[in-house]
Amino acid sequence: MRRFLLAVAFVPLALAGALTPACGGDETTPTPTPTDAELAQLLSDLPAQAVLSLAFPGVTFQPLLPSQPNLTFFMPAHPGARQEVLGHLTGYLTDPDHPQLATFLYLKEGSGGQELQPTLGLEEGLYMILVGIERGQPALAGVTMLDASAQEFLETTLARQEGRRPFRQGVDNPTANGTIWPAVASDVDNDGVDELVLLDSGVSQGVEAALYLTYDWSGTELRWRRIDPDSAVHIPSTAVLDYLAAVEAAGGTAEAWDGTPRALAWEWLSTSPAAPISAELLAQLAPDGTPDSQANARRKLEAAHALLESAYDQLSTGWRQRQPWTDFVYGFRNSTGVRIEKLLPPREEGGSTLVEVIITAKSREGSISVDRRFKVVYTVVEEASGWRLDSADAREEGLP
Ligand SMILES: [Ca+2]
Repeated sequence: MRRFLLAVAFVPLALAGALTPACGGDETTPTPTPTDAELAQLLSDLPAQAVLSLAFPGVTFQPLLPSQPNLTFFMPAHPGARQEVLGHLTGYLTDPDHPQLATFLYLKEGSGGQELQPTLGLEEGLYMILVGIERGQPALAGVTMLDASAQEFLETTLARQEGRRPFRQGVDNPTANGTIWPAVASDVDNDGVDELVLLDSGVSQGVEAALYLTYDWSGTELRWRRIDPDSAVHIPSTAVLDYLAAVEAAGGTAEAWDGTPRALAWEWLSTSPAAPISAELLAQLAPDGTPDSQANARRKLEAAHALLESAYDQLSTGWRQRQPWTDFVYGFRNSTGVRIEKLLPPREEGGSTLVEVIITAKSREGSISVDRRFKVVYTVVEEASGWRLDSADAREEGLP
């Protein structure tokens, strides 16, 4: 227990207070064993600089902007390269009994292009630093990289042996000009170990793309494979993730439209099959009238229609019968996107399969953008083409 108290030096005092007895200092007082939730919190609160020091002992890192101490770092001895922390997930990642922390890090080479390899032994790319708890202290469990095909997370030395190259953001990833961010860790197949869900998103010519990638730990070494959407593995959460990704991309694509142009765009989006795009509509969405901006408006309209269709395709036959296309589309007339905060493992209740999420929905209310947080419980059903959403029960929750 004494060792655990030492570990607490890593974390802010407020958390240390929560994990140690109120009196403190008395070695004869039994220290309560921290719960998993407390350990997960300890890991989650671990400063990014401490995570970097665990992964690269002996290397000095400093925050690029002192006001953002968990975002971007540089090495004073090699100031060209950047270490960008994209975010982290905590969960039961390789151990069903103990929580771990996965910090996602993008290593960016300096203009000279020769700083990362000699100092960190790694080339430019996207990496995950895995941290667990050993004898009460945060301890490095390994460094893995996302391979260039974005299909696999692989322990770094193993990847080198196999001649893999790390993922380079905006170059190799599936969406154009995109970035990858950690979204949620969730046990989507109920085997006691959490899967990693990352959001791959980007904007190309004004059209947003968004894709949730789910990675499943292989059970050996530090190797995660992407659950192939076309494989025989059918998991209920894919319907929810694909639906939310399509809604996010449609909302992002249409985000700039406001007022009358937005109302007219929605009138057109509600047609199915899509009506011809009139010159009046293009004139509203591209007021400067240049061929480029008209082509851009047309591309965005067609993409928004296709993305809403992708979302609609994730609904069951029954839901689509209850809610025709026009009603469905008008349900998103103020939406500018959605972000997933939490995804619970699928559960059976009263003969139904339920998938519960916490989402933040972004919408236009007049000229301002508003975030609202909802708990949504989707009832999902398996149809011939895969899992589909059959109904949704949404309740607004306060923002954290
Ligand atoms: Ca699992």
